[in-house]
Amino acid sequence: MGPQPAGISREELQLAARNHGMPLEALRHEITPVGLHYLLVHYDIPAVGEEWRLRVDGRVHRPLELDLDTIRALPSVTQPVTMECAGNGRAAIEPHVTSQPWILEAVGTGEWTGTPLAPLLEQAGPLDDAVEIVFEGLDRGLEGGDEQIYGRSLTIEQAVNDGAMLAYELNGAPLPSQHGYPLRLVVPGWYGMTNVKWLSSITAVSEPFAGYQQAQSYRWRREDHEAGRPVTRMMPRALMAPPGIPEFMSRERTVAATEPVAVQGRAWSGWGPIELVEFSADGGDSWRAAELGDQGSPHVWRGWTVSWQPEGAGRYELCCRATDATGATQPLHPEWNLGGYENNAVQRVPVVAR
Ligand SMILES: Nc1nc2c(c(=O)[nH]1)N[C@H]1C(S)=C(S)[C@@H](COP(=O)(O)O)O[C@H]1N2
Ligand SMILES: [Mo]
Repeated sequence: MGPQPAGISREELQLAARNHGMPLEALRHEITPVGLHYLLVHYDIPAVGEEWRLRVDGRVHRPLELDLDTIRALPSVTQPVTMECAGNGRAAIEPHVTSQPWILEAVGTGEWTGTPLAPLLEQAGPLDDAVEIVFEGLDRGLEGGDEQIYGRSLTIEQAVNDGAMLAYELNGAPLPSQHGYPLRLVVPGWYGMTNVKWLSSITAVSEPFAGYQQAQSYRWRREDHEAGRPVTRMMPRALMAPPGIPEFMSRERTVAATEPVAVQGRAWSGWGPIELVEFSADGGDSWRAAELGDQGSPHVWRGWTVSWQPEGAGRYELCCRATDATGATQPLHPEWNLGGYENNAVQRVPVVAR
């Protein structure tokens, strides 16, 4: 196997059984079928009653309360957005970080339909002292000793300028309950935690939001007492659909040694379009450029392909890595941090050619 998630605990198994990844063969789809999109729910999927309304209030001139029909009647946009959990790759980080033990599959691309956030904020009119917008869901739980509602914030600048939308459809159908019915925030390019599901309130505040998911979680730091830096946009990553056929238990791949293998994958970054994807068949010692498909919108993954001819029967380690328009690329090895975030080390796929 590739990097081994060592010593997964009963608690991690509980999380893993609730929160599924996207099987990597689904990289063949530009838009991930709904049931194959990864899923992450911190607490329970909340019950949503008929009385659901979205409140937009706090430090605003004109508080709003909107039902779903009213939101659906606002100007709408539909856009494909690649979304990845900030903990994707966590299982390969050493020493082990205990949390949702993603290997590499916490990603998917949905076609989201909703209404842009900026005009709605403008309608409410943040007061001069408003510095952030807080987004809260209906779900509640305890985490790190804090009883809380799942909540995240954006600065006003981010809320207005980062293309955020309030989505009520995924792939042309109402949001499934596990993905946030009736309404969720979608901020293209940002890691998953930003995209608050079961959205019930949008609140302008005059002090930076100190909620658990903002101030404790989702910070890149090495020590508990450090403030660290906030985890924000997705780091560049390329993934391949593992070629050939898997062995049931190990999932090791087998391909024919005699024919070229068509390797296919997708690559994305929250910091800019993908400009280069490289492929290696020798564990990252030598690389060559893959062929790139079109880059659709800057926030949707870009397809890539490589034709790989094994040099005879034997064992190989296939790798891929992406470089985005800022020149940022992927490291060969993970960098440890307390929460196990942003591990975008290159994917390694052991393959037997025979
Ligand atoms: N209200 C609420 N929103 C949430 C979460 C949550 O637990 N509660 N999980 C977040 C995290 S960590 C991720 S990665 C994404 C996952 O979205 P998905 O399940 O639709 O793929 O939702 C985010 N939004
Ligand atoms: Mo996440």
